[in-house]
Amino acid sequence: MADAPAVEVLVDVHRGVGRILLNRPKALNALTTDMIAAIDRALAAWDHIPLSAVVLGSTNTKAFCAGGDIRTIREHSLAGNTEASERFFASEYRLNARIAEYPVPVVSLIDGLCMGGGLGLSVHGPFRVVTESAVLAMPETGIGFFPDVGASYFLPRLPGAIGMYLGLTGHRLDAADALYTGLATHFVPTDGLDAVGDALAGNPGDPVDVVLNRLGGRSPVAESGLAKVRGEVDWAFGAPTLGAIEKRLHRLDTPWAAATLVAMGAASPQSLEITHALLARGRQRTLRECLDAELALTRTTIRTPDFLEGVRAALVDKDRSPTWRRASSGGLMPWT
Ligand code: QUE
Repeated sequence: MADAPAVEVLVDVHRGVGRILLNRPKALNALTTDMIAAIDRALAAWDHIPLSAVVLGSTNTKAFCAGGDIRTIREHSLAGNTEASERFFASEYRLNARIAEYPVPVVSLIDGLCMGGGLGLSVHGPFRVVTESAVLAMPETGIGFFPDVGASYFLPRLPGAIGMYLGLTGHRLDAADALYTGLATHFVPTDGLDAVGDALAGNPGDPVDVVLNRLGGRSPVAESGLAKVRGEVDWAFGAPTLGAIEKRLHRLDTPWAAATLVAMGAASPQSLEITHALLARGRQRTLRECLDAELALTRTTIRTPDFLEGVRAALVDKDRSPTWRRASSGGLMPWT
């Protein structure tokens, strides 16, 4: 008999604390439709019982969650089965909204990689704990996609122009950067993570913030690199158009500006246009409106050559050398 498939989401309740652990280590916990359904079912089942907190984490230290299972999304697109992808994105964004509106505090434990869909699971909840090995990013412009999972809501609400910078470039944040931007709320060292659930269970009357501070406090591991270039970030990425941002980066002529131009030069031009327009509009939208706009955008984006090529280069052939279709013109793409 074949082995039973591994359970990719482990769920339990212990002493009044709900626990959801992602358990697809070989894919760095990249989210499938089934995993999203399992998380959603657990949260729905707990909606009416008096839990003191829900802890969301991973069974492995390499990754909290690398994003959505976009390799499968690409395969669906190639097979003409985009309905399956629509169901995936619709269920993922519904889950993002449920986490934002959840009556019990959701505490995400971000140890290792957290990209795209991993941020969608964590940032909409009130508590995001990072460890010394946390790496956070919204890298979608590098695969011909765009920052989704409510990124058009949460990125424009980061300080200054940091959100536009992160969304366009996919820049990776360490723990100190994540705390500096507000994407993370607390720091707990990796070897203290196992104690979080017990500490919350053992002190149900204490505010979650107080319990998390006792376990490590906000003390970051080092100074934030992002803080040091904040002036440059705000000036360059505060420009009103993509072209103006690039012009300002050239004018800056600093090591940071040069590296940033390289990152944007490697991204899909189509993705940069979509992302700039989406994030600019997201400032005035509610989370629900942002998720609806993103869902509409997925329908067109996942059929585009840049998305198929971007996922191919990053995750299928792993040559990291995508050949993009150039942006057809300046100005807005018809689908934004
Ligand atoms: C952009 C992304 C993703 C990405 C890389 C990007 C993403 C994602 C993965 C990923 C990584 C490792 C795996 C896997 C998927 O990488 O969403 O199955 O083993 O899931 O540049 O959006």
